[in-house]
Amino acid sequence: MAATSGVGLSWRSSVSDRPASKSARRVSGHSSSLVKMAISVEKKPFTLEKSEETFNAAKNLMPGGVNSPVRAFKSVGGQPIVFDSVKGSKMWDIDGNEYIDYVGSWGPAIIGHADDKVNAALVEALKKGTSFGAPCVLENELAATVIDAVPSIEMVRFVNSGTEACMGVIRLARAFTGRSKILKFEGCYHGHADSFLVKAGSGVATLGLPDSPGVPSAAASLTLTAPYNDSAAVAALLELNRGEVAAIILEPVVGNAGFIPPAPGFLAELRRLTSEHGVLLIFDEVMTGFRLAYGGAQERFGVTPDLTTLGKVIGGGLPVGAYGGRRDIMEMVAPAGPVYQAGTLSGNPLAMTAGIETLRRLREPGSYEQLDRVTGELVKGLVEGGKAAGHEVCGGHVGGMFGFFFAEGPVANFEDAKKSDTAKFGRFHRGMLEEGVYLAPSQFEAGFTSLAHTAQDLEKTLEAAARVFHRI
Ligand code: KE4
Repeated sequence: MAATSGVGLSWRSSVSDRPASKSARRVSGHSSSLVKMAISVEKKPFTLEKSEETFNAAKNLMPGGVNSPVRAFKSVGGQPIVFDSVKGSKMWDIDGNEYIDYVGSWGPAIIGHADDKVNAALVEALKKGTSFGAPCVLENELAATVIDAVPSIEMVRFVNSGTEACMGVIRLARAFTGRSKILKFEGCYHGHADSFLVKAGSGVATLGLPDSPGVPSAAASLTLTAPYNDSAAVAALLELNRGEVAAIILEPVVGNAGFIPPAPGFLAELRRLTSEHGVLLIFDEVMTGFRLAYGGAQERFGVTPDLTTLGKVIGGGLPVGAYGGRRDIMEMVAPAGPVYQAGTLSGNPLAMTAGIETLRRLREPGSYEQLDRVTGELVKGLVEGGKAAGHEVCGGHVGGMFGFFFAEGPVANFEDAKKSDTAKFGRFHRGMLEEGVYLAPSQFEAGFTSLAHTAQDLEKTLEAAARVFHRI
């Protein structure tokens, strides 16, 4: 049920919605124009009563009331929203409020939520069962599609999340090189495995965790960190740890410290340094894969890593992650080789189906031009609107991924991002929520558009932003 987004049209209760005869329509046409004049557009109060009730109950059942920390709105404040349904670019909460959605389930909803063709394919797949625990043809189909699309991937392994993909790829890199250390960048997030919860972004940054308790110092000590976009720091660390670093892993466009694009030449310099040192280069494209281009950031920026992780989009909303890359490396993964990694539901037919249909839609001509255009217009309008209201705002986008900071900018790394006005971001987030626009509930996240976002969605978003910028 598509409710109105916070604005109630009171005339609907007084005008019969029975179909009128032609003559009656003339009368009703006249009367309806009077009615229309009398329409009192009342601002329906933005109530979250049911969300509040449900979330309070959730907090007794699940830690913080959520199954992933960023959903708890800790850094933006206010009542988290409990949703009832999603479709296209929209979401509806259990209080009947409608939102234009720029989170897209954190990336998977790139062709729009609940796509009819994806749903139809899932219904057919469901009739054959949900999981075989054994090979199915659909795994071949999605694997071949991913291999055809992503420049670095000659062979791929499917898992159930981005975290699993990043865990698997690091174990593989360590086995292939015989080295133990890895290098990541401050503010980047590669899932919640021990090795990565060191100066991580996303929810770790959102909650201001000094890095998670429970991670043995022995594990953390094997993880080196450098500021994003600082290739000199990387060169120094590789020199200092010569012969000990198995891999560098990074978000080729950062989405987990807020949106931070690579400086010109940064990715190419990492490729040169890693080749020089016998270090594997890993692009974590869980967020950027199939979002910045059909071949991901590596196609967009023309830099090919040795290994790549994927997730989100390739599952089309069902749990799928993947890691892949050079055949000589991937052939080490069990049972082809000795590097063990496994998963009960990996490659299940439902998840494969959703991924196959989603990527099929993305292959349609013009998809990425549309994503880039819509997202560019959105972020340009947000930055201009913020500045027109007297705020320091900077932002950017690549393909269907965007972000902005309340800062003069440019924001080149996590330290810069942390200096932005995160309290103002929280006020802006709440204001937009009350206007029916759902943004990521943290400054240290990115925003996502879809092929379902319309010019009207953008217009409503930017009109709402103009009002909120003036209120905060
Ligand atoms: P998952 O385990 O959440 O599927 O993927 C981990 C991951 C790995 N790499 C990158 C670049 C990622 O962005 C992610 C997960 N992204 C977050 C959003 N920043 C997922 C949302 C959440 O944690 O609830």
